[in-house]
Amino acid sequence: MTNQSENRQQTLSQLIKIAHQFQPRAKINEIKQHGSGNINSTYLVIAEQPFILQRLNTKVFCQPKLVMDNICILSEHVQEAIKELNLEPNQGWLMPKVLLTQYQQHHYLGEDGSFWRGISYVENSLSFDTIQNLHHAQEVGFGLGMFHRLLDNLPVESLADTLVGFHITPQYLKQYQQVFGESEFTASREIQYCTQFISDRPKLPYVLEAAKGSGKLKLRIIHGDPKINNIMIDRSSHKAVAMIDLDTVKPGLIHYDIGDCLRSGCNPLGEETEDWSEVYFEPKLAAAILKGYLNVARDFLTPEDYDYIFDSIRLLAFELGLRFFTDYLAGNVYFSVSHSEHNLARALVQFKLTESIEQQEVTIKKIINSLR
Ligand code: GN1
Ligand code: MG
Repeated sequence: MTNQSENRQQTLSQLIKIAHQFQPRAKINEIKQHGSGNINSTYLVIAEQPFILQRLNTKVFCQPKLVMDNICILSEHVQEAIKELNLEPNQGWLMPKVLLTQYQQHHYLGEDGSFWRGISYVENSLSFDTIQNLHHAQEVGFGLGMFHRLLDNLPVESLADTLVGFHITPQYLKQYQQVFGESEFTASREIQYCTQFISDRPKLPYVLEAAKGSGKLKLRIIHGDPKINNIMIDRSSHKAVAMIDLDTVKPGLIHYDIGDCLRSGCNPLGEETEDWSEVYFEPKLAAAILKGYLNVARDFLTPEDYDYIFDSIRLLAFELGLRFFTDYLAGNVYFSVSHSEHNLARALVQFKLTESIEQQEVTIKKIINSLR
């Protein structure tokens, strides 16, 4: 994958040197690229105590120290909250730990100014890019619900806003309009489909921000990026045991999370499929994810929260399509891509998914109402 802002490859010896900042005496057997993130560079360091080494994309996260402060505050809160919940041993839940450097820093600055961190590896666990079965779907929902529950009493002021405008769809729309106005693309059939798709839905971008503005939905601490491959599943128990990728943990609406988790989990072809015309939203998976979510989240949801679940699913799929399409028009400056049309293909997937959500509105709303 390449990204114009992150195209410097580290050599193995550089990586080993950086990894030693977090585990000075470790005998490192191997360091390999890990996961399928679109923003940061992620490596798995294989040593006696394996850990995740990440280089933060500081073009996206321009206040990386604040990102790490947030994760440390969150981590401390969650460790305490887990103890208070008194979970049964087979219901284990864990919080990945931030590794400190030998100078007790939560990050390491490379000689070239690159920003690195070490995070403990959730052992004996797996994550998937698409839902494997209904049990997996329910566990994904449970994982997000557990995360929200553990953070429910962390005051929103405790964490900084490290990514201003994140999930504020009206702002993405403005950016799109600006980039589109300046771009010189000859409108292919796909580009026309995308521009038409956006202009056909003039009210949609405002739905959650309006509910927030009128006080119907309240700010809470959210994960920000709960796509299914960020929910770790234990290899033996097949239960969700942790949520990873905590850069976007900050104040927001839990609906950003609910919508993002469902747009990611209920798309059986996955967000990277080339077969965009075949993409659909599977309501059976939505029912299972929501059931798992509500098993833990029911106590802290208000009637208004339920009222906006459908809108959040539709909006978050649309929003990601809008973000991918804008980045395509802007020349692929935000999301890593492996070819120049990659972000256009991704946008088409999300718009197709939005269309399928819209076509099944009655069915999806029935599912939500039956779980109230
Ligand atoms: C980005 O880098 P990754 O894959 O964790 C993006 C998310 C998108 C996701 C789509 C900070 O997450 O918002 O939903 O790609 N993260 C940021 O795959 O923009
Ligand atoms: Mg992420």
